Amino acid sequence: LQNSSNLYRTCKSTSDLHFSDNNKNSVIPVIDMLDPKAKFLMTKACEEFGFFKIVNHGVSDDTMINLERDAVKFFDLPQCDKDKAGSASPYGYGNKRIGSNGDVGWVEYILLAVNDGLVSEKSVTIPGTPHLFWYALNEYVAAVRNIACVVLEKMADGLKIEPKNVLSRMLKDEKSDSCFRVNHYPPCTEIEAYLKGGRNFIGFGEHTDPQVISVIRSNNTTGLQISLKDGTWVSVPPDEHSFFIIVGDSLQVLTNGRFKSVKHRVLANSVKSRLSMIYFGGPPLNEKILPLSSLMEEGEESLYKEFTWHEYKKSTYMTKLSADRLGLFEKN
Ligand code: GA4
Repeated sequence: LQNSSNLYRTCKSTSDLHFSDNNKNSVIPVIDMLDPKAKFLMTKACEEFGFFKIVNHGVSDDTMINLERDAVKFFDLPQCDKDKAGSASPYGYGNKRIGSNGDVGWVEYILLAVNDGLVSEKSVTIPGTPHLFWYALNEYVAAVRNIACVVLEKMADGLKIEPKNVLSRMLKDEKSDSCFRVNHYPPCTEIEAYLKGGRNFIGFGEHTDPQVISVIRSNNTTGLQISLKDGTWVSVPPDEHSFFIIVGDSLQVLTNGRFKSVKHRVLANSVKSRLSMIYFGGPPLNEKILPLSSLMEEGEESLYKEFTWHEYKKSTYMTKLSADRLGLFEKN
């Protein structure tokens, strides 16, 4: 599945974007943040894939590595210590169970609320002397929130809409309802039996992200896959120095379907641990999620019913991971 070169070949011809530099066969667009054309390449990538990788983003390796080191230390703790961190409902430490509707995966994680740009220490209890962990978390989250805002401003520019902060202001708002997740996928010893049966062993099941935008960074272990428009899954070559941008459901609605929220999943790995950290940039709870008026052409109608982020979030948490959440809000 991961190395289907035919699949890559067919997909490559669909776009003239640049492709992943460390894997010439990958379809994943790579965008240099310093490239003057970045804004147009981003809109193109969002329309075609809902996903792209950014390089030359200006965040230091130290900011990433410091958090990774502390996260590895946390996940290395004995299970009983991790369990004391407080079970994920939804914030806290979670093991195998994802959400509250029966989804499971070969993953353990910490899910944290981000309030006014700061990670909420109420979300989880880190054992020992966690000051450095909190420091590393906040430094990292500040950096990726900034990246998310810069990317959203370039997208607005690429879409030729005003004001330029029409999207980024939702994340900068002190009431922005954002969150942060650190996922640990331990090597999976049961994987061989599954692969023999022709099935994938799931780390994190397929889903779209409900928020506006997500920024993901992982260590150098494979696993992340995105679904193309035709439903084929492609593996994302890992790159610990870069960030990957994910278009969320809310951004799909804000652009009246021009940008696609991307279905993605993580497959378990039999040998190496995968560690990923994801910032989910969400709007304030009372924000109306509806197509941006400056983007609508004359006579164009919204494809979606009107709803607030709070309404969408509430509905999201009642669904299974793989549900077509946005479907419920589409106009017939
Ligand atoms: C997917 C994106 C984020 O990780 C998340 C997830 C949330 C959770 O883990 O509690 C959800 C999932 C996510 C969407 C459907 C519901 C809620 C698990 C689940 C089955 C934190 C989010 O905001 O939505």
